[in-house]
Amino acid sequence: MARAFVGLGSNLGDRAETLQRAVDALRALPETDVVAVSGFRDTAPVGIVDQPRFLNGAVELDTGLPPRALLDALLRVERVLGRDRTGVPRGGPRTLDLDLLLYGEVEIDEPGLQVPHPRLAERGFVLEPLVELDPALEAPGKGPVEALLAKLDSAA
Ligand code: GSY
Repeated sequence: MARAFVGLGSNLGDRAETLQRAVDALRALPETDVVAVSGFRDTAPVGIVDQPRFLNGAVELDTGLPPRALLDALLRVERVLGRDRTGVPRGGPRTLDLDLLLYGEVEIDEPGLQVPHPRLAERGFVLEPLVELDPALEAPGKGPVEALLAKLDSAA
C-alpha cells in the first residue's frame, strides 16, 4: 500500500457538490482508502486569470493501485463527474480537476505521468491543503511542503 495525495479543483457548476462527489468516488476505488480530506478553499485562478474562481482541496489516500492505474482512475472520475476537455484551452475552466500530487516516496517522469506533480511547488492552492493534511509531509526531490509554501508566500 502507498500513501498518495490527490489535488481537487473545480471552477464550474456547483463546485462544493462536485468536490464532495469526487471524494465519494475516490472512496469507491478498489484497493483504496480515503484517509483524510482537507477543507475546501475558494482561490483566485492562477495561469489564465480571466476565469471563475476555483474551489480547491486535497485528499490523502492509502492505495494498492500502482501510480498509472491510480491516474487512470482519477481521469475516469473526472469524466464521470462531467469534465469535458473538448474545446477548452489548457488551463481553462473545468468542472473537476483531480491531480496526482504525490505517491509515496516515488519520483516518476513519464509521458502523461509526473510525480510529484511538476508545478506543486509553485501553487499555493495545492500546498496549503497538503500542509493542512500533514505539516511534516515531504515532496520527494522538492522538500517539505511547509517550507515550499513559506518560500512561495515570501515571494508574493
Ligand atoms: O491545476 C489545476 C487547475 N487550475 C487551478 C486551480 O485548481 N486553482 C486555482 N486557483 N487556479 C488554477 N489554475 C489552474 S490551471
